[in-house]
Amino acid sequence: MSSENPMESSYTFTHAIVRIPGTNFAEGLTSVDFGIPDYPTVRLQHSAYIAALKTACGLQVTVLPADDSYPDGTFVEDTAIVTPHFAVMTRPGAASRAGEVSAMEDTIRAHFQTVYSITEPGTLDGGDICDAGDTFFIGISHRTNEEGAHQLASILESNGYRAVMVDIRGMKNILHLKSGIAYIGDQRLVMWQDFAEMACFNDYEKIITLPEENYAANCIRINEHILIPADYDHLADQLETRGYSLIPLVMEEFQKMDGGLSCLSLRFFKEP
Ligand code: CIR
Repeated sequence: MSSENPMESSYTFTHAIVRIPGTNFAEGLTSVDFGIPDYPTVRLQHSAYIAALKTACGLQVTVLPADDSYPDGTFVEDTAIVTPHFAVMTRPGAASRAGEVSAMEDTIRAHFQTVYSITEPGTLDGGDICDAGDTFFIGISHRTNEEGAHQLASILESNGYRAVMVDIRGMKNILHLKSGIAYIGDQRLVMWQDFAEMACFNDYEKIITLPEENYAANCIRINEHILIPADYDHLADQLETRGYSLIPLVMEEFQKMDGGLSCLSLRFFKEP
């Protein structure tokens, strides 16, 4: 397994970091009205997620303890951008989530020698960053501002990556860029119809979700598998037809808080 092929580095992973949801998980931010999460069920769904990372995907998983200071803290993806060679600590756009970054920093520094940071007045959530090999798509959203996006772009470009901005501020019902697109390797992107006409995605095969399956666009390729929310059959068929091995996971409790599969982990490659 190698991290050096840039197209594979987006999904070739050895490690992941997760955080157990806190008992006040239901007090986090949400824009949807799907009911209040049931904490025991949250924990069961989170345990199944960790088991999929460990057992099916073969990752070494660092499980951080619950931290009731941050009800959204289980959505660790938003706190850092991780590449095979460096990490970037973010600066989340929601005030209630600002402290999550320092709570994550020691763990990131234990794994990465080179750690950059997004600084004021930049804001940036990891959920807005889609790693597609040698290209990173950077969503400019209601969480990630232009300053934060430009700071990340210059860090990426100085390390040999291409950075492409995708402005989603005018789109409805989308929190982060990766709520609506996922890179699954093989020059393929899963995406909402809303993204299909954007020229920046022309070089990719586009796998379009049905509007009623848009939640499932937040799927994650990990090594030989794709984790996908359970019960999104149209997308599952499209992926299976292309030969992917799927791991369906029930995500309903996280969906109630605007969370998807990618949000629940930081995934990266380290030489053994
Ligand atoms: C929030 O609104 O920040 C959390 N309730 C959900 C964050 C989801 N994170 C992600 O998509 N990367």
